[in-house]
Amino acid sequence: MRTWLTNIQWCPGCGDTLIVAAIKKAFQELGIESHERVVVSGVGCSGKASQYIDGYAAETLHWRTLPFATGVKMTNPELTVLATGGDGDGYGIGMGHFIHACKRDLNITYIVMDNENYALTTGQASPTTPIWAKTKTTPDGNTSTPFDPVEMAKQAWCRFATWADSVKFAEMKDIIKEAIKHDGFSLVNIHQACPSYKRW
Ligand SMILES: Cc1ncc(C[n+]2csc(CCOP(=O)(O)OP(=O)(O)O)c2C)c(N)n1
Ligand code: SF4
Ligand SMILES: [Mg+2]
Repeated sequence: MRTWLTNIQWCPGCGDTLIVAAIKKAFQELGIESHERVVVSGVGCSGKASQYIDGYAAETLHWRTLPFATGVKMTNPELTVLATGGDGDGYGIGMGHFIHACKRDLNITYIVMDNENYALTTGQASPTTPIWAKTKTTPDGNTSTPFDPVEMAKQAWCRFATWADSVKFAEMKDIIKEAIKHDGFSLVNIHQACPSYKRW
């Protein structure tokens, strides 16, 4: 039998699969049907998320996830808008957009699939890579302190910013539901197991 899992192109054991399953379950439990929602994603392994969730979807450019989602929400306020992206997409090249999305406080749910590296481009250090972690670009260990995205969001007046973990499925799904229900911009930064490149 073919299911959405049949089409998955992520590595075996990738936490992104669990995150997408949790988003789908959250929509189902909230009774938000496919014609009532849009999933906007960036570029990266995480960018594929929008391909695996039925309903309106857009895979945009690396770093332009939140501007695209903002445009969708402003022109279609009745739609539930959920944006997904990676830690590099949101907190590296896209950091400016992230801070302004927090401040603007439009009703958008932002799910960051945080594997602490640039996985699609084969494992470079990202803004959330832990200090001393060895990556392709930090072979002797990362010397820069990682951002705390949840704290940064709160500093930018985001009223709903929290953590989740892809291996705690039920908790992650419930947090995503609360974020979707929140009337304003919400951030769920999800620790994601990337067995191919995250070795810390
Ligand atoms: C403007 C631009 N710069 C660089 C790239 C190359 N690029 C593609 S994905 C990526 C990093 C992805 O990392 P992240 O956002 O953390 O997603 P992940 O693959 O880890 O899910 C980069 C640098 C690009 N596609 N576009
Ligand atoms: S490289 Fe990492 S994030 Fe990308 S699909 Fe594989 S396990 Fe998932
Ligand atoms: Mg990443």
